[in-house]
Amino acid sequence: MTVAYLGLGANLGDARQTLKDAVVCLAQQHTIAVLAKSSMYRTAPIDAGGDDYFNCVVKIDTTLPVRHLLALCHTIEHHFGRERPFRNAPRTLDLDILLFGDHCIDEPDLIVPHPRLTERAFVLVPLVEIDPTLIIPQHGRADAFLEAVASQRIEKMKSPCQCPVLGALTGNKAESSKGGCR
Ligand code: A4P
Ligand code: MG
Repeated sequence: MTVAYLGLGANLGDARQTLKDAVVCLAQQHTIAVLAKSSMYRTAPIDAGGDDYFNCVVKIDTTLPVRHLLALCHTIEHHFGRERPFRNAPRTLDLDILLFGDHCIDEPDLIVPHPRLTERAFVLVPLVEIDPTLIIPQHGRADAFLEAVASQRIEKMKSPCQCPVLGALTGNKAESSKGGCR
């Protein structure tokens, strides 16, 4: 089993709902256990155009080798209608491997830790929310990079009530049973 962190982003369609559904989809995989999920964040596009993004990060435990996890990320992106008309184009779903245990990989189609991880508030802020003392291999503590990205706009979304009784009344409970991709 390997603990990994995945970054989710979207700024096309019902981006916020897509991210929630994609997390359900990940949790439905028998090869993945979702250990933690950050809050949802609304973020300014960085090096990209289009509407504001929604971003979040999940911490998972997985039996998958890293290349199988990358293939699964691509399959899930495709399931949610991802198209790639040009670099950094607006997208219905982006699923990036941020960290995979303490592995360091530098290959043409897979770089881990994700190469721009330390330059982006939309990744660092949710990562540090989940794991305040997280160490990024070859870089050091994640929170040490927060100051450098403080000018990037990022706003934490209020999460709906997690109380099971109120959740059932307001329909929040249904969120865990819909939107999957099995
Ligand atoms: N690839 C290499 N390493 C990885 C990895 N660790 N995880 C390869 C996932 N994929 C990896 O990916 C392009 C290629 O990177 C793939 O073939 C894969 O094998 P892609 O999903 O087609 O495109 P991408 O994710 O847009 O590329 P990239 O280079 O990862 O872009 P970035 O740097 O992630 O930027 N602003 C806000 N606010 N929020 C965002 O989510 N995202 C981007 C994308 C730009 N600005 C943003 C956001
Ligand atoms: Mg990507």
